[in-house]
Amino acid sequence: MRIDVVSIFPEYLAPLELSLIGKARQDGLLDLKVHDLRSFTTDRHRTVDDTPYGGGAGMVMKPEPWAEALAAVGGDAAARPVLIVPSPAGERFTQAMAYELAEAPQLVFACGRYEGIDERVLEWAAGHFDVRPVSLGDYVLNGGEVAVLAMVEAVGRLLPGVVGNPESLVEESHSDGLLEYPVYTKPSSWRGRDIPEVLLSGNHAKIARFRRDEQLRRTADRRPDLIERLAPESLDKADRALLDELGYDVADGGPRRRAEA
Ligand code: JEE
Repeated sequence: MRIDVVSIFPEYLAPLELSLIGKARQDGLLDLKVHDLRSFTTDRHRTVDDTPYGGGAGMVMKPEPWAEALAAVGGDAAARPVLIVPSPAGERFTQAMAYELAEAPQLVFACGRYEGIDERVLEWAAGHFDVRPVSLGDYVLNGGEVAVLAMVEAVGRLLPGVVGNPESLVEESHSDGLLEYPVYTKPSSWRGRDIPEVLLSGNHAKIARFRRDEQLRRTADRRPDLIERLAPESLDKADRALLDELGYDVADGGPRRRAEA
């Protein structure tokens, strides 16, 4: 896969030289280049921003340097490379999107700063790219760079050969819409805390049940929205008994939180 990142802070993307993604680049699995937006300006001051039409706070990124940069890195327009534009107003980035993006031959990331990029750049780019405004989550960052670090890592680890143990990816792809169970390693007793006894029992059915219960408990506690999205067919008798204990009714429509007494 080829990935191009355009930013006024190319040094911000330095972590992409490290760890799994850095290794994938060294191994030739990932051709990743970071470009400085200012190198596509033509004025003496290398200007990338200006005041917003209609007034309001802050500055907006000028269209001309962006069009030059995207035309230069865009590759084959007939191949419809994906242009990902991090934005607080984007569609939420999800694991499903990471799988989808991992299939593309080329991803281009446009990192905005200030109040964002002149909207006409996205309209123009739609003639050359599959344009995707994407948000990392519902909080405000100062620019697209941190979002790109997260998205490149999420997509990069799905590329064939990048993750050392592909079994973990297979397990992940069959994940059941619940949060992970807690994990433990040696020593079995640490600072007065013993690991759950069942994990030493060698009883694999009991261990599986324990882990499933822990998944349901922490999902109900931390992400009740995920519990309400579970398909009733995916819930066995023990799941239903625990969900009842946790305050859910399980009917044909799936689990629903009972009204507080
Ligand atoms: C790209 C500039 C900063 C801050 C106006 C008005 C927005 C832009 N999950 C995510 N959060 N933030 C980003 C993100 C932020 C960016 C850029 C991505 C480019 N900025 C910026 C404030 C505003 N605010 C009120 O609503 C909130 C605009 C992001 C991602 N991905």
